[in-house]
Amino acid sequence: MVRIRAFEDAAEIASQGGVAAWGKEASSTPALVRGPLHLSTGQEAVAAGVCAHLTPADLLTSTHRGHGHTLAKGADPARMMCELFGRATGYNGGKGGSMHIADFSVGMLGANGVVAAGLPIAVGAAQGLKIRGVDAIAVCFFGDGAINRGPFMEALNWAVVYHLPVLFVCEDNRISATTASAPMTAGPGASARASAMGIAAVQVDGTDVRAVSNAAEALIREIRAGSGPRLLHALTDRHKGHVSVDPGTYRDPAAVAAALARDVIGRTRAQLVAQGHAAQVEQIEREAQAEIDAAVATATAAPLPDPSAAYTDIQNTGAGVWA
Ligand SMILES: Cc1ncc(C[n+]2csc(CCOP(=O)(O)OP(=O)(O)O)c2C)c(N)n1
Repeated sequence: MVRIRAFEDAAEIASQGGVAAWGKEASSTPALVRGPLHLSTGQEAVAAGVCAHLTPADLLTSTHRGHGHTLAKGADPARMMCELFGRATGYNGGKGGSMHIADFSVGMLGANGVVAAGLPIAVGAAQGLKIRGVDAIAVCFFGDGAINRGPFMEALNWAVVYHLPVLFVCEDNRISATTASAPMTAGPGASARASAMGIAAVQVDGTDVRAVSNAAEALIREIRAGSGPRLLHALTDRHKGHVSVDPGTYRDPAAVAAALARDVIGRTRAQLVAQGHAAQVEQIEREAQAEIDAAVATATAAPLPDPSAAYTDIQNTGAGVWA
């Protein structure tokens, strides 16, 4: 969790002034990260608590808010930072940015800028694992806003019909971009919809990393034993705006203050210190910060893509001829 927090704090600083939005001007000199970032600050327990029970053979799909998932699945923070900085040494050669990072070598199939798009991809990945007889599962993170898009229903239905080894993880921060989710959501949400389709679902306090870990471990054990799909519904908090430049002025200040007060990293730290683990906690924090400082230094020094790279890794659909 502290690696994720350190990574996103550093990326946020590097992005400041990188984009004009929400009444802010872009800085006259380009920022190191030239676009908005969707930060998962406050939601780290869900990524860490779930991914702690996965192996590199397990497959993962993520969202537009995917840095935490990607790090927790084992991706390299330096290559991720290079991608955010638009450098040739990034995961996508510097051409994809935050919402396109993938690392197949650790089973991370990709962040995704299209809300709910990761759900059917995870189900397809799970079907591939089943057909090939691979002893692994697929996991899919998505937000509470995603459950109001069709792919959510299609993905859950297909996973049940084909009895697939997939864990759906709803990160329910109760907000979708700038809009509260409850007034635009029928019924009680992700776990209720899963149950209605015959998928056993567990709701958990997503700001309690032990609770997330225990629930995820049990569900993943069931899936590995052949149960078919399961759903974890984690109630969590987005501390910051929808994107890094968004001050979130539309939010209730009391609700934000309450979310900050129950911050998983602060609470877990206090518990561990009280249990006599202060030295280990400080060591973990130092190591995480040093790793992220090194990632920023690597990305800052890395080369930009050659202009010719604009014409590589692109799809020719054969339809680009205009009379
Ligand atoms: C299909 C689609 N519709 C709209 C958007 C614009 N959009 C980006 S993020 C977002 C909110 C998503 O909310 P949620 O799924 O709860 O995820 P969160 O941002 O809370 O992590 C929206 C509407 C999009 N990217 N894709």
